[in-house]
Amino acid sequence: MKKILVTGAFGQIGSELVPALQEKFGKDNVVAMGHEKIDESYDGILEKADSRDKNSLETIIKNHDIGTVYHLVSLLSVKGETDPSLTWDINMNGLKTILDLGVRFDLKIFWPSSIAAFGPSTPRDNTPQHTVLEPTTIYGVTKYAGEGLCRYYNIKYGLDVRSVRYPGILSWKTPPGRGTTEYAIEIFYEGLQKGRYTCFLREDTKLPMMYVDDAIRATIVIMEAPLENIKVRNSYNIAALSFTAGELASEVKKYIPNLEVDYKPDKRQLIADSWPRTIDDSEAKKDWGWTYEYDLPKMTKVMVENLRREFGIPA
Ligand code: AKB
Repeated sequence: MKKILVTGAFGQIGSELVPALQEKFGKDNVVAMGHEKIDESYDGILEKADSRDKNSLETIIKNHDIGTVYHLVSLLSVKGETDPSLTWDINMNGLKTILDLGVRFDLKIFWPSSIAAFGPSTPRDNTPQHTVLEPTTIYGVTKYAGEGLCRYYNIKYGLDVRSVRYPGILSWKTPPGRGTTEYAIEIFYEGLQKGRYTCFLREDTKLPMMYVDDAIRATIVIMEAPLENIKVRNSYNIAALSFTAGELASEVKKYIPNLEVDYKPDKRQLIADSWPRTIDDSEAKKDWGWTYEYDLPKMTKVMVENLRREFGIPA
């Protein structure tokens, strides 16, 4: 088979997608590409390159006979606001480089969009698949523009590029990153290690979320769906859980009864308030059979059990 390339292989999604692809297709068929963040102990084919560097990418694609790319590199919402130009450069020029190479080498491509593509003028409850997209963060602008670019390359060049709008992703393997939904990971890290957590969002802030195993399954299932089933070429809405910060804290307290949580909303609250509360994912369900497995209690249990083991904290 032609090999699979994963860019951003050591980020939140990549760290879990790469082992899942290795398991499914064999270690020799998966190439993990990182740039600044690389796990030197990684067991598999490793490449170090900047996803904006067309020549390096071309060499990697040719040398490894790549047929599929999961292009995951992206700066998230909070980090994005600290340097909008860099965010545009990495998120958009990286994507365009991959799409151009996709046309040239007839690649099949996965690219993640996000609920950040929506904005305050989008209906926030049961957000439709096709709706107003007026994001107010540079990260969201790159996701919105990226969706348009993917759709354009499909129409213009027939490129098979597929995408989902990830909600906030919860995972225990990588520490919380520079995103707005990352409070939902921080509460586990700080709750278990310090017994207290100050949340940067209001207690009643409700956002769409998903346990990482469901996100990985969505990513692999959409890529395996028959071509004719993929009807949405900008990006599919997918949904699993929607909970408030307070509801998550109550669930975590079932495992850490003495946990103290307080709420000190900062500028990240504005970002959260511009995003949907719940998502309508009926088109993903209909077109390629999307379903989720992890509800709030199941996700909380897995997060606590794994992090307790990681931190050496007895139950
Ligand atoms: C973020 O919070 O920036 C991301 C996202 C929702 O895409 N997790």
